[in-house]
Amino acid sequence: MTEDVLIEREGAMGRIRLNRPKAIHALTADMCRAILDALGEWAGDPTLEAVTIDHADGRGFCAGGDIRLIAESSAGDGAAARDFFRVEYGMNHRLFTFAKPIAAFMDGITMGGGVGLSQPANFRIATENTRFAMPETSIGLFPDVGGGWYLSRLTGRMGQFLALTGHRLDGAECLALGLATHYLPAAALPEAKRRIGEAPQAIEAVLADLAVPAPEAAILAHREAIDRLFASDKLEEILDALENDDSDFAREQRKLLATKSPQAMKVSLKLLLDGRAMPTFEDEMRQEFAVACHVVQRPDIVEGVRAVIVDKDHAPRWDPATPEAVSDHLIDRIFAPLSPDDEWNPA
Ligand code: QUE
Repeated sequence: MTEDVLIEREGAMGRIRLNRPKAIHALTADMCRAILDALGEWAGDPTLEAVTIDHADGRGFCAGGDIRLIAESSAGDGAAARDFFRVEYGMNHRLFTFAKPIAAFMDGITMGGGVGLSQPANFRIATENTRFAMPETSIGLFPDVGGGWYLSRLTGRMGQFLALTGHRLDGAECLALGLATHYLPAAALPEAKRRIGEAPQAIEAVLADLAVPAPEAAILAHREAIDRLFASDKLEEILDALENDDSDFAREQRKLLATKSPQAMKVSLKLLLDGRAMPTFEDEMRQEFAVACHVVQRPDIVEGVRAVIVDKDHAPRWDPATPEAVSDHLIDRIFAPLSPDDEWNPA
C-alpha cells in the first residue's frame, strides 16, 4: 500500500486523492496500481455511483509521471520503465472504459500523466489555477497516456501544436478547446465536492450550478496561424512554414521547437496521425506502449531528463541532433509492434 494516493469510499462515492505534494503529485507505479485496483473493485460494486479525482495537500493536480525512474531505467535495461508504462497505461484505459461517471478536478498543474488521469473523465473541471500541457518533447518522450487519441481529436491542428511545443493552456483555454467541460472558481471546489458527495447522481447539475463564465481564451487568437503553420504531418515542413512566416508568433514557435528533441517531435506527429484513425482506445494504448518501449532504448529520455530535471541546464544534446537526421526508418522501428508476449493489453 502507498500513502501517495488516498483511496476513500464515502457513501456511494469513490474518491481518488493524489497525495504526493513534494513531487506535485507526479504518478509513481505504486500510485497507478492503487488507482487501477480501486477502479477494478468499484466497477463491480453496485452501491458505487460515481468517482472523483483530485489532489489532497499542496499545489498542482498532477505534474506527470515518475520520469526520474524512467530515465534511470532507460540508462540501464529499461525493465522498470516498461513496468511503469504498463501499469500507468492500464490505469488510463480503465479510467477510459469505466462505466460510471468520473469527475476530475484539474485545479493547478495538469501535465503529462495528469492529462492521462483527467481526460478520460466525463466531467473535467478547470479553474483559474489550471496549467495544462503535454510537455514531453522537452524530455525526449512523447505525449503518451492517450495523448495520441485526445490531441488528434481536437479541432484543426491544435493537437499537433500542443504536442510539438508543449504549450501551456490555462483553464479558460482548456474549456474553449473541450479539454475541460466546466470552469469553476477554485474557491467553489470544496462546495462542489461536498454537494457531489451528497448526491453523486447530480454531478452535472452541481457543476452547472457552480460554473462561472470563463475569461477570454487567448489561444483562440492564434487558431488560424496554428492551423496554417502546423498543417503538415512532416516536421521539416512545419519548421519551414514557421521559418517563412513573418509573425512574432511563428518566430517564437520556431525558437521553441529548436530546443525540443527532434526524434520526440517526429514520434509525436506520427502518433497523432495514427491516433486519429485508431479504432479503439485499447489499440491506442497498445501502440503507445510499443512506442514507449522503443523510445526507452534510445538516448533522448536520459539526456532530456538530465537537462530539464537533474542538471536543469536546459541544454540537451539530442541524438539524432537534427530533424533531417531522424530517418523514416528510425521512426518505423520505434512504431514497430511488440511481440504478443511483450505487448500491452488491458489489465
Ligand atoms: C516534461 C515532462 C515532465 C516534466 C517536465 C517536462 C513530466 C514530469 C515532470 C515532473 C515535474 C515535477 C516533479 C516530478 C515530475 O516534469 O512528465 O516528479 O516533481 O512528470 O519538461 O514530461
